[in-house]
Amino acid sequence: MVGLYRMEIIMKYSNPIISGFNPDPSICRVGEDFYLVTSTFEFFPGVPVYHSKNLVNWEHIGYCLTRESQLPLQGCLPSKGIYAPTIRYHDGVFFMISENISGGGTFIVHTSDIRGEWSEPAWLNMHGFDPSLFWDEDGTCYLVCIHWKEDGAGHYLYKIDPFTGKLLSEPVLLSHGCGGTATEGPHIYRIHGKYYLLIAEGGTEYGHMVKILRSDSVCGPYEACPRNPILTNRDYASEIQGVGHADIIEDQNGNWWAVCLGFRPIGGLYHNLGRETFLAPLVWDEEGWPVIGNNGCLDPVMEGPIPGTAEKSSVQEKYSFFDDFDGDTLDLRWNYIRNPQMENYELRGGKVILRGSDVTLSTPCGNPTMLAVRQQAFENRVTATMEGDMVPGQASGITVFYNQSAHYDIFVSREDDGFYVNLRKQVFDINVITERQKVNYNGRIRLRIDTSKDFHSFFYEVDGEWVLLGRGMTAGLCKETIFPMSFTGCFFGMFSENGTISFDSFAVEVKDEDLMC
Ligand code: 6LW
Repeated sequence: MVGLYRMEIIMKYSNPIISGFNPDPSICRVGEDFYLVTSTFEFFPGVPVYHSKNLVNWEHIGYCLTRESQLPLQGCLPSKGIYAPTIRYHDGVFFMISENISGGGTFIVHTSDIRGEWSEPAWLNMHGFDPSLFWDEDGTCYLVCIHWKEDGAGHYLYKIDPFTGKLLSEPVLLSHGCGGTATEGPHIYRIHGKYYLLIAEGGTEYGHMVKILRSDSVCGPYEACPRNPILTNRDYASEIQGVGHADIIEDQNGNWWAVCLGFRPIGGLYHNLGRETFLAPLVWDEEGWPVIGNNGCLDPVMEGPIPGTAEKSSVQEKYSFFDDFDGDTLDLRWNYIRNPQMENYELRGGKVILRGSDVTLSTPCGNPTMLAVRQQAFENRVTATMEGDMVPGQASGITVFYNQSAHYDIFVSREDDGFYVNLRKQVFDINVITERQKVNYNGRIRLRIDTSKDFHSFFYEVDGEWVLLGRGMTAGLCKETIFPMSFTGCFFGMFSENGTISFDSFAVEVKDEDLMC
Protein backbone atom coordinates (compact mmCIF):
# COMPACT_ATOMS: atom_id res chain seq x y z
CA MET A 1 0.00 0.00 0.00
CA VAL A 2 1.68 3.19 -1.13
CA GLY A 3 0.72 6.54 0.34
CA LEU A 4 -2.82 5.40 1.06
CA TYR A 5 -4.57 4.14 4.11
CA ARG A 6 -6.26 0.76 4.06
CA MET A 7 -9.50 2.17 5.43
CA GLU A 8 -11.13 5.26 4.11
CA ILE A 9 -12.67 6.52 7.37
CA ILE A 10 -10.26 9.28 8.26
CA MET A 11 -10.78 10.96 11.64
CA LYS A 12 -9.30 14.01 13.26
CA TYR A 13 -7.75 13.59 16.69
CA SER A 14 -5.78 15.78 19.10
CA ASN A 15 -2.26 15.48 20.40
CA PRO A 16 -0.90 14.71 22.91
CA ILE A 17 -2.76 11.43 23.33
CA ILE A 18 -1.42 11.10 26.90
CA SER A 19 -0.62 14.43 28.54
CA GLY A 20 1.81 15.28 31.29
CA PHE A 21 5.00 13.45 32.22
CA ASN A 22 4.73 10.33 29.99
CA PRO A 23 7.96 10.05 27.98
CA ASP A 24 9.59 7.35 25.87
CA PRO A 25 6.33 5.66 24.80
CA SER A 26 6.41 2.08 23.63
CA ILE A 27 3.40 0.27 22.20
CA CYS A 28 2.18 -3.24 21.39
CA ARG A 29 -1.07 -4.69 20.07
CA VAL A 30 -3.02 -7.82 20.91
CA GLY A 31 -5.89 -8.22 18.45
CA GLU A 32 -7.86 -4.99 18.74
CA ASP A 33 -6.25 -3.90 22.02
CA PHE A 34 -3.29 -1.56 22.23
CA TYR A 35 -1.03 -1.28 25.29
CA LEU A 36 1.43 1.53 25.88
CA VAL A 37 4.07 2.13 28.57
CA THR A 38 6.14 5.19 29.49
CA SER A 39 9.21 5.85 31.64
CA THR A 40 9.04 6.96 35.29
CA PHE A 41 12.59 7.70 36.62
CA GLU A 42 12.52 8.19 40.44
CA PHE A 43 8.73 7.83 40.80
CA PHE A 44 6.86 4.82 42.21
CA PRO A 45 5.10 2.67 41.09
CA GLY A 46 7.08 2.41 37.88
CA VAL A 47 6.10 2.24 34.19
CA PRO A 48 2.36 2.92 33.85
CA VAL A 49 0.42 0.70 31.45
CA TYR A 50 -2.24 2.39 29.31
CA HIS A 51 -4.87 0.58 27.24
CA SER A 52 -6.75 1.74 24.15
CA LYS A 53 -9.07 0.33 21.51
CA ASN A 54 -8.58 3.22 19.08
CA LEU A 55 -5.10 4.73 19.76
CA VAL A 56 -6.72 8.06 20.74
CA ASN A 57 -8.53 7.41 24.05
CA TRP A 58 -6.25 5.81 26.62
CA GLU A 59 -7.09 4.33 30.01
CA HIS A 60 -4.50 3.92 32.72
CA ILE A 61 -4.87 0.25 33.79
CA GLY A 62 -1.88 -0.35 36.04
CA TYR A 63 1.90 -0.40 36.38
CA CYS A 64 4.57 -2.93 35.44
CA LEU A 65 6.64 -2.26 38.56
CA THR A 66 4.68 -2.20 41.81
CA ARG A 67 7.10 -3.77 44.31
CA GLU A 68 10.40 -2.56 45.71
CA SER A 69 11.95 -5.88 44.66
CA GLN A 70 11.18 -4.94 41.03
CA LEU A 71 11.96 -1.28 41.45
CA PRO A 72 14.78 -0.48 43.89
CA LEU A 73 14.87 3.32 44.04
CA GLN A 74 16.47 3.94 47.44
CA GLY A 75 18.81 6.90 47.14
CA CYS A 76 17.96 7.34 43.43
CA LEU A 77 19.05 10.72 42.09
CA PRO A 78 16.40 12.87 40.37
CA SER A 79 15.87 11.75 36.74
CA LYS A 80 17.76 8.51 37.32
CA GLY A 81 15.89 5.26 37.98
CA ILE A 82 13.70 3.91 35.18
CA TYR A 83 14.60 4.91 31.63
CA ALA A 84 12.88 4.18 28.30
CA PRO A 85 10.87 0.94 28.62
CA THR A 86 9.81 -1.26 25.70
CA ILE A 87 6.63 -3.35 25.79
CA ARG A 88 6.20 -6.36 23.51
CA TYR A 89 3.69 -9.25 23.30
CA HIS A 90 4.82 -12.68 22.17
CA ASP A 91 3.06 -16.05 22.38
CA GLY A 92 0.54 -15.01 25.05
CA VAL A 93 3.06 -13.18 27.22
CA PHE A 94 3.74 -9.46 27.70
CA PHE A 95 7.36 -8.45 28.22
CA MET A 96 8.65 -5.10 29.45
CA ILE A 97 12.37 -4.38 29.23
CA SER A 98 13.99 -1.29 30.71
CA GLU A 99 17.02 -0.08 32.57
CA ASN A 100 17.14 1.07 36.19
CA ILE A 101 20.02 3.52 35.87
CA SER A 102 20.48 3.74 39.63
CA GLY A 103 20.09 0.14 40.70
CA GLY A 104 20.50 -3.22 39.04
CA GLY A 105 20.82 -2.14 35.42
CA THR A 106 18.90 -3.70 32.54
CA PHE A 107 16.03 -6.06 33.33
CA ILE A 108 12.93 -7.76 31.90
CA VAL A 109 9.60 -8.40 33.62
CA HIS A 110 6.76 -10.41 32.10
CA THR A 111 3.12 -11.27 32.69
CA SER A 112 0.31 -13.08 30.91
CA ASP A 113 -2.26 -10.92 32.73
CA ILE A 114 -1.60 -7.33 31.82
CA ARG A 115 -4.11 -6.06 34.38
CA GLY A 116 -2.41 -8.08 37.13
CA GLU A 117 1.04 -8.32 38.64
CA TRP A 118 4.25 -8.62 36.65
CA SER A 119 7.07 -11.07 37.40
CA GLU A 120 10.17 -10.37 39.42
CA PRO A 121 12.85 -8.82 37.20
CA ALA A 122 15.24 -10.99 35.25
CA TRP A 123 18.42 -8.87 35.55
CA LEU A 124 20.74 -8.92 32.56
CA ASN A 125 24.41 -9.43 33.04
CA MET A 126 25.26 -6.06 31.44
CA HIS A 127 24.04 -2.46 31.17
CA GLY A 128 22.20 -1.88 27.92
CA PHE A 129 20.80 1.62 27.54
CA ASP A 130 17.32 2.01 25.94
CA PRO A 131 16.85 -1.76 25.52
CA SER A 132 14.22 -3.24 23.21
CA LEU A 133 13.11 -6.77 22.31
CA PHE A 134 12.40 -8.25 18.90
CA TRP A 135 11.22 -11.74 17.91
CA ASP A 136 12.21 -12.91 14.45
CA GLU A 137 9.93 -15.15 12.38
CA ASP A 138 11.87 -18.25 13.48
CA GLY A 139 11.05 -17.44 17.13
CA THR A 140 14.53 -16.18 18.05
CA CYS A 141 14.36 -13.36 20.58
CA TYR A 142 16.81 -10.47 20.22
CA LEU A 143 17.74 -7.58 22.45
CA VAL A 144 18.85 -4.31 20.86
CA CYS A 145 20.35 -1.57 23.03
CA ILE A 146 22.96 1.16 23.18
CA HIS A 147 26.53 0.68 24.38
CA TRP A 148 29.07 3.47 24.60
CA LYS A 149 32.53 2.30 23.53
CA GLU A 150 35.77 3.94 22.46
CA ASP A 151 34.37 4.37 18.95
CA GLY A 152 31.23 6.12 20.24
CA ALA A 153 27.64 5.12 20.89
CA GLY A 154 26.37 2.14 18.93
CA HIS A 155 23.24 0.03 18.54
CA TYR A 156 24.11 -3.54 19.55
CA LEU A 157 22.21 -6.80 19.06
CA TYR A 158 22.19 -9.91 21.27
CA LYS A 159 20.23 -13.14 21.25
CA ILE A 160 18.50 -13.39 24.61
CA ASP A 161 16.22 -15.62 26.67
CA PRO A 162 13.52 -13.09 27.63
CA PHE A 163 12.36 -15.09 30.67
CA THR A 164 15.75 -15.47 32.35
CA GLY A 165 17.50 -12.46 30.80
CA LYS A 166 20.39 -14.75 29.84
CA LEU A 167 22.40 -13.40 26.91
CA LEU A 168 22.79 -16.16 24.31
CA SER A 169 25.31 -14.52 21.98
CA GLU A 170 28.09 -12.00 21.80
CA PRO A 171 26.95 -8.46 20.89
CA VAL A 172 26.85 -7.49 17.21
CA LEU A 173 27.29 -3.83 16.30
CA LEU A 174 24.43 -2.83 14.00
CA SER A 175 25.09 0.85 13.56
CA HIS A 176 26.60 3.97 15.02
CA GLY A 177 23.44 5.77 13.96
CA CYS A 178 22.98 8.33 11.23
CA GLY A 179 25.36 11.08 12.24
CA GLY A 180 23.24 12.83 14.87
CA THR A 181 24.23 13.33 18.49
CA ALA A 182 22.92 10.98 21.19
CA THR A 183 21.94 8.06 19.00
CA GLU A 184 19.48 6.09 21.17
CA GLY A 185 16.04 4.51 21.55
CA PRO A 186 16.47 1.61 19.07
CA HIS A 187 13.63 -0.72 18.08
CA ILE A 188 13.81 -3.47 15.43
CA TYR A 189 10.84 -4.60 13.30
CA ARG A 190 10.47 -7.07 10.43
CA ILE A 191 8.30 -5.39 7.80
CA HIS A 192 7.85 -6.18 4.11
CA GLY A 193 10.59 -8.81 4.34
CA LYS A 194 13.20 -6.39 5.66
CA TYR A 195 14.60 -5.55 9.09
CA TYR A 196 14.03 -1.95 10.10
CA LEU A 197 16.01 -0.26 12.88
CA LEU A 198 14.16 2.77 14.23
CA ILE A 199 16.25 5.17 16.33
CA ALA A 200 16.21 8.60 17.97
CA GLU A 201 18.94 11.21 17.57
CA GLY A 202 19.70 14.80 18.45
CA GLY A 203 19.07 14.45 22.20
CA THR A 204 15.73 14.72 23.91
CA GLU A 205 15.50 18.52 23.57
CA TYR A 206 14.76 20.90 20.69
CA GLY A 207 16.93 19.00 18.19
CA HIS A 208 15.25 15.65 18.74
CA MET A 209 14.61 13.44 15.66
CA VAL A 210 13.42 9.99 14.63
CA LYS A 211 15.48 8.19 11.99
CA ILE A 212 15.34 4.76 10.39
CA LEU A 213 17.70 2.25 8.77
CA ARG A 214 17.04 -1.14 7.18
CA SER A 215 18.74 -4.34 6.21
CA ASP A 216 18.09 -7.72 4.63
CA SER A 217 19.62 -9.40 7.66
CA VAL A 218 18.91 -8.73 11.31
CA CYS A 219 22.64 -8.40 11.94
CA GLY A 220 23.09 -5.84 9.17
CA PRO A 221 24.59 -4.11 7.31
CA TYR A 222 21.96 -1.38 7.82
CA GLU A 223 21.46 1.41 5.28
CA ALA A 224 19.96 4.71 6.39
CA CYS A 225 16.76 6.11 4.90
CA PRO A 226 17.72 8.89 2.44
CA ARG A 227 14.94 11.06 3.89
CA ASN A 228 16.16 10.93 7.51
CA PRO A 229 15.00 12.35 9.87
CA ILE A 230 11.59 10.83 9.22
CA LEU A 231 9.99 12.70 12.14
CA THR A 232 11.13 15.90 13.83
CA ASN A 233 9.77 19.34 14.71
CA ARG A 234 13.25 20.85 15.08
CA ASP A 235 12.76 23.18 12.10
CA TYR A 236 9.04 23.65 12.58
CA ALA A 237 7.50 26.52 14.57
CA SER A 238 4.92 24.30 16.24
CA GLU A 239 3.53 24.39 19.77
CA ILE A 240 4.93 20.83 20.02
CA GLN A 241 8.71 20.56 20.22
CA GLY A 242 11.37 17.96 21.03
CA VAL A 243 9.60 15.26 18.99
CA GLY A 244 11.48 11.97 19.00
CA HIS A 245 11.94 8.55 20.59
CA ALA A 246 9.23 6.70 18.64
CA ASP A 247 7.83 3.18 18.44
CA ILE A 248 5.68 2.03 15.50
CA ILE A 249 2.75 -0.36 15.25
CA GLU A 250 0.47 -1.87 12.60
CA ASP A 251 -3.20 -1.79 13.58
CA GLN A 252 -5.77 -4.52 12.92
CA ASN A 253 -6.75 -2.84 9.63
CA GLY A 254 -3.22 -2.87 8.23
CA ASN A 255 -2.63 0.84 8.89
CA TRP A 256 0.55 1.99 10.58
CA TRP A 257 1.13 4.46 13.40
CA ALA A 258 3.97 5.99 15.36
CA VAL A 259 3.86 6.95 19.02
CA CYS A 260 6.57 9.33 20.12
CA LEU A 261 7.46 11.82 22.81
CA GLY A 262 7.47 15.59 22.56
CA PHE A 263 6.80 18.58 24.78
CA ARG A 264 4.76 21.75 24.73
CA PRO A 265 6.75 24.87 25.71
CA ILE A 266 5.00 27.47 27.89
CA GLY A 267 6.92 30.29 26.20
CA GLY A 268 10.55 30.97 25.51
CA LEU A 269 12.31 27.63 25.64
CA TYR A 270 10.65 26.39 28.84
CA HIS A 271 8.39 23.43 29.48
CA ASN A 272 6.95 22.19 32.76
CA LEU A 273 4.55 19.32 31.94
CA GLY A 274 7.34 16.94 31.04
CA ARG A 275 7.69 14.98 27.85
CA GLU A 276 4.27 13.71 26.74
CA THR A 277 3.00 10.97 24.40
CA PHE A 278 1.89 11.81 20.84
CA LEU A 279 0.45 9.85 17.93
CA ALA A 280 1.13 10.21 14.20
CA PRO A 281 -0.13 8.17 11.24
CA LEU A 282 2.53 6.44 9.13
CA VAL A 283 2.43 5.41 5.47
CA TRP A 284 5.08 3.64 3.38
CA ASP A 285 6.53 5.32 0.29
CA GLU A 286 7.28 3.56 -2.98
CA GLU A 287 10.79 2.64 -1.84
CA GLY A 288 9.45 1.09 1.35
CA TRP A 289 10.47 3.89 3.71
CA PRO A 290 8.01 5.31 6.24
CA VAL A 291 6.45 8.78 5.99
CA ILE A 292 5.33 9.83 9.46
CA GLY A 293 2.80 12.53 10.33
CA ASN A 294 2.52 15.58 8.11
CA ASN A 295 5.59 14.98 5.94
CA GLY A 296 7.71 14.19 8.95
CA CYS A 297 6.23 16.76 11.34
CA LEU A 298 3.84 16.42 14.23
CA ASP A 299 0.83 18.68 14.79
CA PRO A 300 -1.60 19.26 17.66
CA VAL A 301 -4.54 18.20 15.45
CA MET A 302 -3.89 15.36 13.03
CA GLU A 303 -5.97 12.96 11.03
CA GLY A 304 -5.74 9.33 10.16
CA PRO A 305 -7.68 6.07 9.82
CA ILE A 306 -8.26 5.61 13.56
CA PRO A 307 -9.13 1.98 14.35
CA GLY A 308 -12.28 1.50 16.44
CA THR A 309 -14.38 4.47 17.48
CA ALA A 310 -12.65 7.33 19.23
CA GLU A 311 -14.77 9.22 21.74
CA LYS A 312 -14.69 12.96 21.80
CA SER A 313 -13.72 14.20 25.23
CA SER A 314 -12.46 17.53 26.46
CA VAL A 315 -9.18 18.08 28.25
CA GLN A 316 -11.27 18.96 31.31
CA GLU A 317 -13.02 15.57 31.25
CA LYS A 318 -9.84 13.66 30.57
CA TYR A 319 -7.52 15.18 33.12
CA SER A 320 -9.64 16.62 35.95
CA PHE A 321 -9.26 14.50 39.05
CA PHE A 322 -11.16 14.24 42.31
CA ASP A 323 -10.45 11.93 45.22
CA ASP A 324 -12.49 11.89 48.41
CA PHE A 325 -10.50 8.90 49.69
CA ASP A 326 -13.68 6.91 50.28
CA GLY A 327 -12.39 3.88 48.36
CA ASP A 328 -10.59 0.85 49.78
CA THR A 329 -7.50 1.50 47.71
CA LEU A 330 -5.79 4.59 46.44
CA ASP A 331 -6.57 5.72 42.91
CA LEU A 332 -4.04 4.37 40.37
CA ARG A 333 -2.94 7.87 39.52
CA TRP A 334 -1.30 8.52 42.90
CA ASN A 335 2.48 8.28 42.85
CA TYR A 336 5.19 8.27 45.49
CA ILE A 337 8.77 9.33 45.16
CA ARG A 338 11.46 6.62 45.34
CA ASN A 339 10.54 3.65 47.53
CA PRO A 340 7.72 4.73 49.85
CA GLN A 341 7.59 3.64 53.47
CA MET A 342 4.06 2.27 53.30
CA GLU A 343 3.51 2.57 57.05
CA ASN A 344 3.48 6.35 56.47
CA TYR A 345 0.30 6.11 54.35
CA GLU A 346 -3.12 4.93 55.47
CA LEU A 347 -6.64 5.12 54.02
CA ARG A 348 -9.15 5.24 56.86
CA GLY A 349 -12.60 6.71 57.45
CA GLY A 350 -12.76 8.43 54.05
CA LYS A 351 -9.42 10.17 54.55
CA VAL A 352 -5.84 9.53 53.62
CA ILE A 353 -3.46 9.83 56.55
CA LEU A 354 0.10 10.97 55.85
CA ARG A 355 2.69 10.33 58.55
CA GLY A 356 5.52 12.73 57.95
CA SER A 357 9.09 12.03 59.01
CA ASP A 358 12.00 14.45 59.17
CA VAL A 359 12.60 13.79 55.45
CA THR A 360 11.39 16.91 53.61
CA LEU A 361 10.49 17.45 49.97
CA SER A 362 14.01 18.88 49.55
CA THR A 363 15.99 16.15 51.31
CA PRO A 364 18.50 14.92 48.71
CA CYS A 365 17.44 11.53 47.38
CA GLY A 366 15.03 11.02 50.28
CA ASN A 367 11.58 9.52 50.39
CA PRO A 368 9.40 12.22 51.93
CA THR A 369 5.79 11.42 52.79
CA MET A 370 4.14 12.70 49.63
CA LEU A 371 1.36 11.48 47.36
CA ALA A 372 1.25 13.13 43.96
CA VAL A 373 -0.55 13.02 40.59
CA ARG A 374 0.87 14.19 37.27
CA GLN A 375 0.15 17.76 36.14
CA GLN A 376 -1.54 17.10 32.79
CA ALA A 377 -2.78 20.54 31.72
CA PHE A 378 -1.34 24.05 31.93
CA GLU A 379 -4.21 25.72 33.78
CA ASN A 380 -5.59 23.94 36.79
CA ARG A 381 -7.22 24.66 40.11
CA VAL A 382 -5.88 22.28 42.74
CA THR A 383 -7.85 22.23 46.00
CA ALA A 384 -7.28 20.10 49.08
CA THR A 385 -8.98 19.83 52.45
CA MET A 386 -6.55 19.06 55.23
CA GLU A 387 -7.47 18.00 58.77
CA GLY A 388 -5.99 16.98 62.07
CA ASP A 389 -3.93 18.04 65.05
CA MET A 390 -0.39 19.15 64.41
CA VAL A 391 2.69 18.86 66.59
CA PRO A 392 5.29 21.63 67.05
CA GLY A 393 7.70 21.71 64.10
CA GLN A 394 5.24 20.02 61.74
CA ALA A 395 4.69 21.22 58.16
CA SER A 396 1.80 19.80 56.07
CA GLY A 397 0.27 20.99 52.85
CA ILE A 398 0.21 20.74 49.06
CA THR A 399 2.85 21.23 46.40
CA VAL A 400 3.65 21.69 42.74
CA PHE A 401 6.60 19.35 42.63
CA TYR A 402 9.15 18.81 39.87
CA ASN A 403 11.92 17.30 41.99
CA GLN A 404 13.84 17.81 45.22
CA SER A 405 15.45 20.98 43.87
CA ALA A 406 12.34 22.48 42.24
CA HIS A 407 9.00 22.71 44.03
CA TYR A 408 6.59 25.35 45.34
CA ASP A 409 4.63 24.43 48.46
CA ILE A 410 1.80 25.94 50.50
CA PHE A 411 1.63 24.43 53.95
CA VAL A 412 0.53 24.97 57.53
CA SER A 413 3.21 24.91 60.20
CA ARG A 414 2.85 24.75 63.94
CA GLU A 415 5.28 26.99 65.77
CA ASP A 416 5.83 28.18 69.35
CA ASP A 417 3.45 31.10 68.97
CA GLY A 418 0.76 29.35 66.91
CA PHE A 419 -0.02 28.26 63.37
CA TYR A 420 1.21 29.81 60.12
CA VAL A 421 0.38 29.26 56.50
CA ASN A 422 3.57 29.44 54.42
CA LEU A 423 4.60 29.69 50.79
CA ARG A 424 7.94 27.92 50.39
CA LYS A 425 9.96 27.89 47.19
CA GLN A 426 12.76 25.50 46.38
CA VAL A 427 14.63 26.64 43.27
CA PHE A 428 18.13 25.25 42.57
CA ASP A 429 19.71 25.08 46.05
CA ILE A 430 17.71 28.01 47.41
CA ASN A 431 14.97 27.11 49.83
CA VAL A 432 13.01 30.05 51.21
CA ILE A 433 9.69 30.84 52.75
CA THR A 434 8.67 33.83 50.68
CA GLU A 435 5.32 34.55 52.35
CA ARG A 436 3.71 33.61 55.63
CA GLN A 437 0.59 34.55 57.54
CA LYS A 438 -0.56 33.62 61.00
CA VAL A 439 -3.76 31.56 60.83
CA ASN A 440 -6.39 30.44 63.22
CA TYR A 441 -6.02 26.72 62.51
CA ASN A 442 -8.67 24.78 64.35
CA GLY A 443 -7.97 21.37 62.87
CA ARG A 444 -9.26 21.86 59.33
CA ILE A 445 -8.18 24.09 56.44
CA ARG A 446 -8.56 24.24 52.66
CA LEU A 447 -5.53 25.05 50.52
CA ARG A 448 -5.54 25.88 46.82
CA ILE A 449 -3.08 26.32 43.95
CA ASP A 450 -4.12 27.90 40.64
CA THR A 451 -1.63 27.15 37.88
CA SER A 452 -0.98 28.80 34.54
CA LYS A 453 1.84 29.03 32.02
CA ASP A 454 3.11 32.19 33.74
CA PHE A 455 2.44 31.98 37.47
CA HIS A 456 1.17 29.60 40.07
CA SER A 457 -0.97 31.30 42.77
CA PHE A 458 -1.29 29.94 46.29
CA PHE A 459 -4.41 30.43 48.44
CA TYR A 460 -5.80 29.39 51.81
CA GLU A 461 -9.35 29.65 53.06
CA VAL A 462 -10.52 31.76 55.97
CA ASP A 463 -14.24 31.80 56.88
CA GLY A 464 -15.27 30.61 53.42
CA GLU A 465 -13.15 33.22 51.59
CA TRP A 466 -9.99 32.43 49.63
CA VAL A 467 -6.97 34.53 50.62
CA LEU A 468 -4.07 34.86 48.18
CA LEU A 469 -0.81 34.11 50.00
CA GLY A 470 1.58 34.59 47.07
CA ARG A 471 2.67 33.55 43.61
CA GLY A 472 5.56 31.73 41.98
CA MET A 473 6.80 31.83 38.39
CA THR A 474 6.10 28.65 36.44
CA ALA A 475 9.53 29.04 34.81
CA GLY A 476 11.15 27.94 38.09
CA LEU A 477 9.61 24.48 37.67
CA CYS A 478 10.67 23.76 34.10
CA LYS A 479 13.06 21.16 32.75
CA GLU A 480 15.21 23.86 31.22
CA THR A 481 15.75 25.62 34.58
CA ILE A 482 16.50 22.47 36.52
CA PHE A 483 20.04 21.34 37.04
CA PRO A 484 21.47 18.82 36.28
CA MET A 485 19.81 17.26 33.19
CA SER A 486 16.25 16.43 34.07
CA PHE A 487 13.79 14.23 32.21
CA THR A 488 10.61 14.33 34.28
CA GLY A 489 7.65 16.75 34.72
CA CYS A 490 5.50 18.44 37.34
CA PHE A 491 3.22 16.73 39.84
CA PHE A 492 0.54 18.06 42.22
CA GLY A 493 1.00 16.55 45.65
CA MET A 494 -0.03 16.38 49.30
CA PHE A 495 2.73 16.06 51.83
CA SER A 496 3.55 16.06 55.51
CA GLU A 497 6.87 16.69 57.28
CA ASN A 498 7.59 16.05 60.97
CA GLY A 499 4.08 14.99 61.90
CA THR A 500 0.82 13.36 60.86
CA ILE A 501 -2.03 14.93 58.89
CA SER A 502 -5.16 13.76 57.08
CA PHE A 503 -6.54 14.84 53.73
CA ASP A 504 -10.29 14.61 53.26
CA SER A 505 -10.28 15.46 49.59
CA PHE A 506 -7.99 16.48 46.73
CA ALA A 507 -9.20 17.91 43.43
CA VAL A 508 -7.56 18.97 40.20
CA GLU A 509 -9.94 20.97 38.01
CA VAL A 510 -8.47 21.44 34.55
CA LYS A 511 -9.12 24.89 33.11
CA ASP A 512 -7.36 24.55 29.72
CA GLU A 513 -9.78 25.46 26.98
CA ASP A 514 -8.80 23.32 23.98
CA LEU A 515 -11.13 20.55 22.94
CA MET A 516 -9.86 17.03 22.49
CA CYS A 517 -11.20 14.87 19.70
C1 6LW B 1 15.90 7.91 27.16
C2 6LW B 1 16.34 8.25 25.82
C3 6LW B 1 15.61 9.49 25.67
O1 6LW B 1 16.54 6.85 27.72
O2 6LW B 1 15.65 10.14 26.83
O3 6LW B 1 14.23 10.83 24.47
C4 6LW B 1 16.15 9.24 27.79
N1 6LW B 1 14.99 9.81 24.63
O4 6LW B 1 16.02 7.38 24.82
C5 6LW B 1 15.44 9.45 29.04
O5 6LW B 1 14.04 9.38 28.84
